[in-house]
Order: sequence, then structure tokens, then C-alpha cells
Amino acid sequence: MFSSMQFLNRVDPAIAALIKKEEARQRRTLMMIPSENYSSRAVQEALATGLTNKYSEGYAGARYYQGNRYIDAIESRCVERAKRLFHVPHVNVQPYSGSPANSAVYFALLSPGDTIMGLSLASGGHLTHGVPKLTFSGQYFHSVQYEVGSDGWIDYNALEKQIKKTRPRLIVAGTTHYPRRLDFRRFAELADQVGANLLADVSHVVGLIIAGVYPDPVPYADVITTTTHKTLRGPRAAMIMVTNKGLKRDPQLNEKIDRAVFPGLQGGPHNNTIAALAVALKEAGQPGFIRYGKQIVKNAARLAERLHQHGYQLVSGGTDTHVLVIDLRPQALLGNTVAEGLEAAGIVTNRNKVPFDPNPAFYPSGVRLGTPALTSRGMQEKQMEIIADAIDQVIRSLHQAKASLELTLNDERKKTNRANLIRRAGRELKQVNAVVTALCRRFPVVKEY
Ligand code: DSN
Repeated sequence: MFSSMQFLNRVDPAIAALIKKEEARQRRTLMMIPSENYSSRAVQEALATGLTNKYSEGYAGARYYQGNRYIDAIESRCVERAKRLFHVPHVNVQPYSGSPANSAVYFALLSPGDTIMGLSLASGGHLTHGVPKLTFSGQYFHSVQYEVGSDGWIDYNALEKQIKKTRPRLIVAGTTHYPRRLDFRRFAELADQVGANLLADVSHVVGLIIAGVYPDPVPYADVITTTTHKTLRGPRAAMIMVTNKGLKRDPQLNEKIDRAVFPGLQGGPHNNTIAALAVALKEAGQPGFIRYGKQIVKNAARLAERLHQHGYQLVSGGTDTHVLVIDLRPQALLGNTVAEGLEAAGIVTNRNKVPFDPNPAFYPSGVRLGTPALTSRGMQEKQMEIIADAIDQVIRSLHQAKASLELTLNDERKKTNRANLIRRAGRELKQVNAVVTALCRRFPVVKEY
């Protein structure tokens, strides 16, 4: 897609060939995993530089290694751009990715055993938001999770009761597949009532915040984390932002966050990634980015509307963000079958839990779709209708194939049965793939933003 790989071709043709195949796959399929996107050529060029050779533990002006004059300038510029774009007084751009960023916030603000509260995985949260047993955040802290109501929406009155009862030290307002906007003001009111810190994890929606189509948490949260490779279209990394509200509450917060990242949890920052993030932040500060963010939401709304017209049940009834989740229980299909069937047709999504899912996470009842990457390719509402029709055709053909093979939901857990089912639907999936190919040709992957 973007790489010339002049040297790699010669030194390691096997890896070069696999990279080319992956880039070709990204070009000829519809990237509909809502956490994925296409970074620009400029971002990728910054990543593939000699900055990866340098160690620079510490922060600009206070490193533990010599030779950091230019690294300091790059990191400082990155920080300044982030501060300007988000209107916050302090940013740490060193976290390697979202999970380390959230862990650093916990390390800075909490002691083991403190109560944290986040949205459950099935309701749309993230592993690091306190999922019990499986995760660091669920094992080292006393984790209380909140859920959406039976309508798929967060019920803030129920949340208030839960917060008053459990009195968490830290509340996470953040999502990975909750399709609705969060009310950060309400979260802050509830957190203030029990003296809890409010962490907004805006990894999925950061680009929408920049575009003004999602609420801005800056006036309400103490700390904000975000990954930088989703709607922001940067490299795989993360940032931690401290707000004025957070600083007012704790004037040492900047230092606490910085010390938690380094030396608390990480060693040397990935300088090539930080340079690429600086580039992405510059791109996100252009007027075109605002149009981009608005279009993501318009596209998701149209996709949801059309799927709804086809009779699909969407979690929360639709979306007002970039993401939607189809609840496949009415179709009696597993998310696995649908995600694999869609992939066979060139539409790349991921299987996902739905709220109150009776099935386990590995065999969930939903499929998650998003529009950020399609929008980066320049697709608009008309294309979303074509894609919704294509998704419908795939799901209907899988449903029919399953009936003809007389498979149960339990049978569907077996990979070979799913492969059989997808083979049976082969002709229809091929037809859909022709539509996908035509769309991909008409909307090539964008190299410049
Ligand atoms: N793995 C990301 C997602 O797909 O939403 C969250 O970190």
C-alpha cells in the first residue's frame, strides 16, 4: 500500500512478501472493525525511521541518555500539538498503547484493592476497565462494573445508585462498542458526589471529539486516555491528558502521571511512534479532519438505518457514533459465523458480545461494525446503503445455509461446521465480493490527509 520496501525485498523477501499481501488485503477489503483505520503515508514514513534506534528514558530536557537533542524537540512538539488540539494543560505521549495508558493512570491514582468502576465488556467497556479475574485491572483492584439497561442504554439513575452504594475511588467513562454518546457531565456529577476520580477513555471516539460530534470530556474528567490509531488515524500508541479540573483537584497530578508511565511502567519511549503521532496530530488539526469526523457519524447513522430497514436488531436501537452492533439472536447465528462469512465476502468485522449475552465471549451473539476506515477512503451515505445491503445478503445466505445443513447454535461452535456453512453460501458470498471489489476500486486507500 504505502511501503516501497527496497531493502526489505532484498534482505528478507519472505517478510516483505507477507507485508505486501497484508497491504493488498487492506486495499481490497472493507475495513469495518471500528477500532481500525488507515494511517497516512506521512505517518508511516515517520514510523519507518532511524528514530527507532534511540534510547531516551525520561522526558524532554531530563533524559537518562545522551544524544537526545532532536528526540527532545520531536517529543516536545508532539506534546504541544496535543495540548493545543485538546485544550489541556498536560499530555504524556509516551504510553505504548491504550492498555499501558490506562494501567499508568491506575498506578498513579490508586492503591491495590481500591475500588474502580467501569462499563462491563458485554455492555461496551474494555478489558482494562476492570474486567474481573481475567485482567490486571480486575485482579489488583476491587472492580465494580456497571451495565447498560435492557434497552442497551446507560441508565444514569441506576448508575448513581450503584456509585453511592459502592463508592469507587475511580470511575472509568469509556467504551469500545457502546454506540451512544456518554454524558460526561453526568459522570462528573456522580463522581464528585463520592469524591472519585473520573477517567475518560476516549480511544474510540477521539476523532469525533475533535470534529465536535461527540461530547468533549475535557471540562469534566480529571484524566483522559486515548489510543492514537483509531479515529485519530495515527500510529499504534496512546496519550494521557491531564485536565485543569484534574490539576485543581490534585496539583501533583502531572508528575504522578509522568512518573507512573516512566519509570513506573515503561522504559524507553518509542520515538519513531511519537514522531508519527506528532504528524497525525498535525493532520487532525486541519479543517478536513472536522469534515472527516462528521462524515464518520453520518455514515454510521445511514448504515444503521438501512440495516434496521432490513429487519436487524441493533444494540441500543442504532448509533450516534462510529460504531454499531448487530444482535444476531433473532437470526439464531453466532457472531463467529457471521464475521467469518462477511470476511469471505471481503467485509472485515469482528464478532462481539451483546448486552446480557447468553453466549460466552469466544462464541458471542453479535457482530461489531464501524465506519472510520470506510470514511477515510471517501465513502459516504450512498456507499453505506450498498454495504448494508451486502451485509444483509451475507447474513441471509448464511441463515439459509445453516437451515439446509440443519445445524444448531452448538454445532456452529465447531470451526469445520462453520466452514461448511460458509461454503454452502459460497455463490451468494461471491456475488457480494464482486460488489466489495467494485467499491474498493472506486474508493482507493487514501495516502494523504
Ligand atoms: N481492541 C480495541 C477494540 O477493538 O476496540 C480496544 O482496545
